[in-house]
Amino acid sequence: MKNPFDLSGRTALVTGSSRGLGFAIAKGLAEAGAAVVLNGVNTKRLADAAEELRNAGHRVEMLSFDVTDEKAVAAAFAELDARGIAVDILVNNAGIQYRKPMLELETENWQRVLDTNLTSAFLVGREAARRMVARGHGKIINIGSLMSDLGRATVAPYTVAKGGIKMLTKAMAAEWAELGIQANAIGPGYMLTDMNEALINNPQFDGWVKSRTPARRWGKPEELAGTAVFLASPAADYINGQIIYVDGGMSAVV
Ligand code: GCO
Repeated sequence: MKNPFDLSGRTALVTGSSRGLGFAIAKGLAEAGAAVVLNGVNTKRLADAAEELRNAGHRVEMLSFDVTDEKAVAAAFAELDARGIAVDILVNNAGIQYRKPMLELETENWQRVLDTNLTSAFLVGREAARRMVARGHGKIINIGSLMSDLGRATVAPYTVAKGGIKMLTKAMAAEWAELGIQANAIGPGYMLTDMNEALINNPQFDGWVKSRTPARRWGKPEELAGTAVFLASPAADYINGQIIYVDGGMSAVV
């Protein structure tokens, strides 16, 4: 039996993949055989990430574009078309965090988080899907969060955006599954990333995460790679519209 998790011959675009969860996912997809297209707005960080994967023997392209800018997204896919690169697997990972109570939250920061964490997945997903439909197959993996299901004070726009990611995934499945595209989501829990540095370094918050999580620890970015490979692979060809929480069990318990 062929290895159902083999991604050889496939190309994956991972947005926001110069570091953190995006880089870990791109690395995991490359280790499973995929060629990867890294994306980010910091070109130095992007080049360093690409070099690391190339030095490990993987096939890597870079494409720096702003996932919140509709014209930039269209131009990016036109560039991929020109390079003869077909995106078989799209991971909508790009995201930011902005922590402030809603009573003080500035509208422009609310909008900025929603644009980056949610609307970008629609903009990039639509461009990728238009090409996937023409080929009759594709995988879209949206990166949600534990916050796709659970709220926490001071992170309202992030929570709303990640809840939207869960429902966008279901909307994509509703429209695109019959066209050969499997759209699913991953919901990371509290992960050891730069975005969470302030929380990790706060003894009270660190203690709360460890007591609230059945695994009694934070997650490592590389611990998302297996779920991404699974959802990107033929092993998941009959899975649509689902979200898999990789959160040490936090969403399963009170
Ligand atoms: C926070 C954290 C969460 C993380 C966590 C859940 O401020 O509570 O940033 O929003 O994203 O990893 O996904």
